[in-house]
Amino acid sequence: SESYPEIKRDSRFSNLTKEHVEHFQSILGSESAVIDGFSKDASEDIEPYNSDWMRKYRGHAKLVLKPKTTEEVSKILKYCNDNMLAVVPQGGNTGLVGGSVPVFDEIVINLQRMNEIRSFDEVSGVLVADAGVILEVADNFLAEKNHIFPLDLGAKGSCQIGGNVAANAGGLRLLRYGSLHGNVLGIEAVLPDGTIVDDLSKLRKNNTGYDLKQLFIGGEGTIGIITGISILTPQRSPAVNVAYFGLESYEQVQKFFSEAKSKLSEILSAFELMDGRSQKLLVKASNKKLPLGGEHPFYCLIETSGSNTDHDNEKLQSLLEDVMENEIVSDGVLAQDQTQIQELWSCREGVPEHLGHWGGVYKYDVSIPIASMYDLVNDVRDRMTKAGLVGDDDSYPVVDVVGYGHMGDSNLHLNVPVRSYDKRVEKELEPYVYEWVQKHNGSISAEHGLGIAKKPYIGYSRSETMVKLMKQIKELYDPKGIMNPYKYI
Ligand code: FAD
Ligand code: 2HG
Ligand code: ZN
Repeated sequence: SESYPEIKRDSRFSNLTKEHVEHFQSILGSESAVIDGFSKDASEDIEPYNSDWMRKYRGHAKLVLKPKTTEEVSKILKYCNDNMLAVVPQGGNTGLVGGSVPVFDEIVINLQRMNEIRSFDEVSGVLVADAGVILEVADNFLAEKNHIFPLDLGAKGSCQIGGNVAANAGGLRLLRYGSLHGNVLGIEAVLPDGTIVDDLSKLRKNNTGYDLKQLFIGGEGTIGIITGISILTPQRSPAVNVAYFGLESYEQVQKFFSEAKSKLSEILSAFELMDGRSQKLLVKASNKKLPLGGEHPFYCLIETSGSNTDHDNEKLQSLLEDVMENEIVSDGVLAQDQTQIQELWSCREGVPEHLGHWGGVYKYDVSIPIASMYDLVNDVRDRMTKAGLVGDDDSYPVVDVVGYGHMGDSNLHLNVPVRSYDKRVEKELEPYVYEWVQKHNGSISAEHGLGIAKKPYIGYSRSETMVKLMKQIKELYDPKGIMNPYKYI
């Protein structure tokens, strides 16, 4: 786990006492609602709440609180604010920038017990639910109503919809359904002083002044705790197709993307890119067999979702003929049933998990104009090779340099799996990657946010004026600075 010698605990924050803990117990009652790291007979191990999904960031909270209602969140925050106790909001703890765990001894406020669906309107498709509902649970509920959650991602079995909104997660279908900034219609949130912001609008249109809920979307828990969301969910498509292709160059990948858009148009619901190296490592780590024989430098997964099977098949066939005839793709397979659909998706969704197999991964989640997107992976690999840091045997820290991601959104995931975290590797990567992205007019965080991992680098993607405006907002909403301190801003 990494430590931050450059960050000091803010001495304005109080140290947690027995009296504080007793007060929280009096608010929350139920035993399962408080994990008290002071007492030896704590109901649950506190460590999982202190360390992140990658096991890269580790905090030292002595207390985890699990409120069940918005009123309880309000009472907790008001007390924390009055007593200068710093807090970290936590959802499913699947975030990839160290934002969901404490840095020092901040109190963890975990939303897992706020897990009720509040309402669903079958005509408009508007879902209102508690922030702690697991994404997959929400989507399964919607499936029964022939609707779909407009966000999907590999962590769906653990992440929470409130965490998704706080992170403004992008995921696998953003190209079709757009970002949460458009789909989230309303938010219920609690400010640090305990004020409940009741803005659970179910309206698609509402031009009455500033759209303040947008600040919570992607706010990463720095201005308040989201307790409920209202979201527009589209109709679920009865006809879904998934196909997986091998391609010989990034030029071909770009051509394929253009062709897919023009031939499939409104039914295209995902266009994902995996380089050959990411697929090779997936095979090594999982013993899985790839759907295509031979080796290709690039692979693409596409998904279509439409309302009429024949119509969609016709469109897909026309795309396949076109890209085979013109040698844009060299091989491909179309899933024939639900099991095969899952199987093809696992070649994409399984990548982040399996790249962790060797010990650790340096992750960069970047937006880059599409033409130069993959150049970053090649340049970083060259750099690692020149530095003598990458190789097949255990004497090299770096296993390989790979790229994959959401081609449809121009969002690359540059991953550098390592046998152990190593300062020499870090020195080659940073600030090099950030400078590279800035030079190519990209963003250093496309969808994962800044958290603690990317906090020092915000200047590569935002001007001083923008950062100053963000600080003013932070000060306005959280004047005492108790909300997710040391992160983001
Ligand atoms: P957490 O990790 O618990 O928290 C994330 C941030 O939000 C933290 O800063 C936390 O303080 C804050 N927060 C959490 N809940 C609240 C709340 N109720 N109110 C206020 N603040 C809160 N991301 C993508 O964008 N696209 C992907 O495709 C994608 N795929 C992933 C695949 C895997 C296997 C994994 C492990 C992660 C992936 N992620 C992806 C990262 C992504 O950000 C998270 O999975 C998800 O959005 C976080 O939800 P969570 O409930 O786990 O939030
Ligand atoms: C994905 O798209 C996630 O799979 C994770 O955003 C990316 O781990 C990563 O770098
Ligand atoms: Zn992603």
